Amino acid sequence: MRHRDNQLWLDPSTTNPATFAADSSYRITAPWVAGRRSPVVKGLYADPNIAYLNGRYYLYPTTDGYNGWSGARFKAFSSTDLVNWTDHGTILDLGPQISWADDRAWAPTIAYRDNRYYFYFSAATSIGVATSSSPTGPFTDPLGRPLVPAGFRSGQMIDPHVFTDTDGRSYLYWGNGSAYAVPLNADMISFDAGQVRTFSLPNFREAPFVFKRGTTYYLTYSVDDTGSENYHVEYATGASPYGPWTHRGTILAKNLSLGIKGPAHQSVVKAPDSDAWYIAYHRFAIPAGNGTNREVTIDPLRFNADGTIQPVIPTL
Ligand code: FUB
Repeated sequence: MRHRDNQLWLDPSTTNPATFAADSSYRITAPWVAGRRSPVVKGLYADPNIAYLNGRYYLYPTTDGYNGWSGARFKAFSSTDLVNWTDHGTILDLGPQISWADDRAWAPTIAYRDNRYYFYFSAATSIGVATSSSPTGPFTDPLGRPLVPAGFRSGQMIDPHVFTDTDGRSYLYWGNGSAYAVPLNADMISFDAGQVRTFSLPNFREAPFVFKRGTTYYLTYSVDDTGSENYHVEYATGASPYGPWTHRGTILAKNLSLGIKGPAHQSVVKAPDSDAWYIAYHRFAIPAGNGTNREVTIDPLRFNADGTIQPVIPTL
């Protein structure tokens, strides 16, 4: 039984529909519990990228629930209060819209410059970019090829994030196995390969996400395997978008007493005109989720007086 977008259907690759129809012992119950605050968007989603754009919060996740993470479409959601989310539907569909990849649509991120939105995404273990005049698309591919092709450097070329510094310069971070960063050119769709840097970060697996608070740069990243309940978030701090990075430890990990497993692939947003920060992340769907059946939630991100991040309390 597969489920997504409030729809249920039989997967014929694992279940014979005739057998299912003949067996009255099956009982369907809603997998999402009424009254619970999370997941913030119903359904199976992962790798949420949260951003505040043009007066609204936006969530750009991976659409989950496929064997081998083989999904092909990206959706967007928006909210004014981080609680009530509007589903904007599919904003990019690899099949018809991207000539060089048809599957493994993972871990997108968004950036804004000069009245255009730039949507960076993983597809077939390369990184692409698509642009639009709206944060909800329609997005189109200006390159017709990956921005960062598979094999460009060691590891998978996945999990992009674009951080724009207070001086207006934008940097692309990405990586699985190794963490990379490069300044984007002003067109946001090209970079000088000679300027790519790699970072040595303890336990780094994937999902680098950078933000800046005051004069401190924070590089958060995911550790272990997304299919493991031990998948978690660690971070480092530095004095520039390139560090050098000081490892600060774990800020988010499983809480088995609440049934929370594998909470990571994080992104961070600041509420406007405040010092209130939030972390979006996925976990195994509750109940019965796993590394390809994940759901998205958001919790506060709090800081100590010395600028270090307090452990995130994962909530339901
Ligand atoms: O969702 C597919 C992959 O799983 C992402 O690219 C990784 O970060 C992991 O969450």
